[in-house]
Amino acid sequence: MVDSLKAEILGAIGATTDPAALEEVRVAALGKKGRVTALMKDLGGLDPEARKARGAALNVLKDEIAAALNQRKAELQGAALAARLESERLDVTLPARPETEGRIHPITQTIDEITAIFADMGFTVAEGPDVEGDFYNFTALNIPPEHPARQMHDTFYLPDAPDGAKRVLRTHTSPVQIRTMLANKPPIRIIAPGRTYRSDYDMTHTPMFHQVEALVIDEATHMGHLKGAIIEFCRAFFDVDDLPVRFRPSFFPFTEPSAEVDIGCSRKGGELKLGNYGDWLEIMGCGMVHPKVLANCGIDPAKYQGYAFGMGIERIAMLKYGIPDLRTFFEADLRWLKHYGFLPLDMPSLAQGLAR
Ligand code: 2NM
Repeated sequence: MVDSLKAEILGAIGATTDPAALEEVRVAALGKKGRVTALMKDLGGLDPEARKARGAALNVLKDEIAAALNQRKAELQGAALAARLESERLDVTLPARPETEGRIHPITQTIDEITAIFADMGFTVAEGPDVEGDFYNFTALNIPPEHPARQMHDTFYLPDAPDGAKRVLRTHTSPVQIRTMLANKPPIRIIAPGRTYRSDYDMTHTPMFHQVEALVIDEATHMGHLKGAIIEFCRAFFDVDDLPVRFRPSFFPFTEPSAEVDIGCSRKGGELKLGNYGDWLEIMGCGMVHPKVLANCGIDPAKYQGYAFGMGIERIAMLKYGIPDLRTFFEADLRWLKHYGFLPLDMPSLAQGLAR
């Protein structure tokens, strides 16, 4: 009787294929109204000897059923996990789907390329606010009050700050260099890419445009370092190994000496080509940071010197990628973006190539 019941229940346990069915078998055997429970209740009607033997046999049966239930439960859980792992299988080595529609704007791409080149030369990226105090944008940079750059028609002036300080939309990213010098001790080695604003709008000017400026300050930094970094950058960015780079004396209030940088080009047949062709194209300004600027930022000009340079990002992006019209950068035209934009996954790096 106990043996046949045992065989029947263990058979039922083995035949279950899910946890709910297993629970039903458990309740039918060991539950309040279960068959084994009913046999236990009958023990009371037996004489002591028979009750003892029968009780022991039923306890063994209960333990065997409980063990079989636990084992089956583990088997079912294992099978469920294996099935789920199989159905949710992912091949993480597959390439990304090609149907992505979004594009990286050429300005973003160009900033990422410039960052990759300078990161390789040990520069880090610094940022600052678009709304600047007149001290950071002009005064600290040795730009005098009567300087034309400060005129209303070039600079977007905002309402004065609560403390009476004049506020402007930054006209260059140099205030980031000022903030960096004020907050850090040399050596300093940064680039500052970002938006800049000037009240100017025609074929070659937009009221918002982008610049990247670089700043290096150390105890023995000289013009040879400046020339080396700029030549290296130009050849890497335009991907022309023998690109001629020329430094022409110039003037800025914040650097002394100052220079403008030209790269070699050809304009034959109305087409612009970069390389050693005898003609020149201006692409940036540079110089040794003026001692007064260092002093304005709490850096001792008798101990430290440094160089800085700056360039317009739209301009070099137009040159590199053959984009003919500046204003199209800001028209948010999806057809233009599809044509001139970059795929999100081909990120610029010196090892992988800067661009497709
Ligand atoms: C340029 C050209 C030359 C420049 C100078 C500084 C600072 F803050 F260090 F004085 N920042 N950027 C600089 C120098 C920028 O852009 C055409």
